Amino acid sequence: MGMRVVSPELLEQFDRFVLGITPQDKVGLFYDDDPDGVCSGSLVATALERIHGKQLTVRLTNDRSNYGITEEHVKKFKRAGVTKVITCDNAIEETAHIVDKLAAFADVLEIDNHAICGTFKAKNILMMKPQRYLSDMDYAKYCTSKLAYDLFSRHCNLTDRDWVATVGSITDIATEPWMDFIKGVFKKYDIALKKDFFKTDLGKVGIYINDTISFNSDNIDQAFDTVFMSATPQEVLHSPLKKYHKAIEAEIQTFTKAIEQKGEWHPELKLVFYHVQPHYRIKSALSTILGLKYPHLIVLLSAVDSDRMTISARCSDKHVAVNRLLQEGFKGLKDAVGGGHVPAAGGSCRPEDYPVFKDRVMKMLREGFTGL
Ligand SMILES: [Mn+2]
Repeated sequence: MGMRVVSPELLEQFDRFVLGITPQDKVGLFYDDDPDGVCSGSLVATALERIHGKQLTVRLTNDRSNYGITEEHVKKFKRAGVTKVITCDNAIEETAHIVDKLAAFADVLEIDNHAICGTFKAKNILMMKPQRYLSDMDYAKYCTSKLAYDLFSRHCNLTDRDWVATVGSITDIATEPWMDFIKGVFKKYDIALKKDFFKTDLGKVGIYINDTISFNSDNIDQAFDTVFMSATPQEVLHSPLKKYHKAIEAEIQTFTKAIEQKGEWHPELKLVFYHVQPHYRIKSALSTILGLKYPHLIVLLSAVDSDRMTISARCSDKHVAVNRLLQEGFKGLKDAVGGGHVPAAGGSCRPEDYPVFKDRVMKMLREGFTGL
C-alpha cells in the first residue's frame, strides 16, 4: 500500500495540541453515537489518562434529531468549563458556525474520517482527517477508531487497546487496508478469524455496542464505559451489554417471522409491503435481513417515526432500482424525500400520503417500471 504522509506539519499540529494540554485544562469529548464513535472516543479517554493522568470532564454525543454539534452541546461544554474539546467520528464542520462558537472558549481537535464538508473561521480548531495529511489512502477505510489509535500511539503505548481499534474497523467495514494489523489482533486474543467479520467475537463486540444503543439511545454511556473498562474483547461479551443484544435479537427474529402473516404480499408484482412498529431501533437491520431472505422481491418496510412515515426499500437481485422507485413514488408529495442505491434505499413522507405512494408503486410495477 502506497500510503504516504504528505503533510507532516499537520501531525506536528496534532502533537502540539495533545502535548499542550495542561493540568489546569478541562477536556470535553464529543463522539458519534455508533460503534466507531464509541470505540474512538474510548481510545481518546484512555490516551488522555496515559499521557496526562487526566479524566474527561464531560462526554457528549449526537442528540437524537440533529447530526453534529448543536448550540445545546456548546452550552453544555461551556457550563462544564471545558478549555479543550476533542471530537470523534463526526464531520463537525457541517455546523461550522456553531463549532466556531465553541472555539471561543475551547481549543478543538476534530478526529474524523468523513468527507470534508465545510471550513471553520476560528483558528484554534484542528481538523485531523486522513485525507488532509496522507496520500494514496481511501479515507473511508481509515475509520476513526484506527485513526485515533494510530495518532495517540505517537504519545503513549496503546497496544493493549488494539482490539478496540479493530472493533471500530469491522463495524465501519474498513478492514481491508489493515489486514496485517487485524490478523495480529485476532491471534493475540485467540479469536477465530472468519470470512464474515461480524460472525467473529470482535465483530460481536461491535454488534453488542450497536444493539445497546438501539435498545435505548440513553444507554450509550454504558456502552462507552464497558468498552473503556474492559481489558479484553471477551470481557465486553460477558458484560451486561449482552442482555440488550439478546432483546434486540429476539425482536428482530419476531419481526422477521411475522412478515409471513402481516406482510401485504403481491407475488405477481414481486412485491411485499410490511408495516412495523418495533420497540427498538431495528428497522435498518430488519430490512437488511428481509432483503437477503427475499432476494427476488421488492421489500418495502414502513414504520411511523416522529410523525413521519419512514420507508426502507430493498431489492437484492436488483431487478428494480428501489432508489428510483422511491423517488418516482414520492414525486409531488409534500416533504417527501428518498434516495440511496439500486438494491437498497430509504426515505420518508407524511403518513397521510403513504396510501398514495403505495398505489403509485403498484401501478408503476404493473406497467413494467424498473428504473434501471
Ligand atoms: Mn460513525
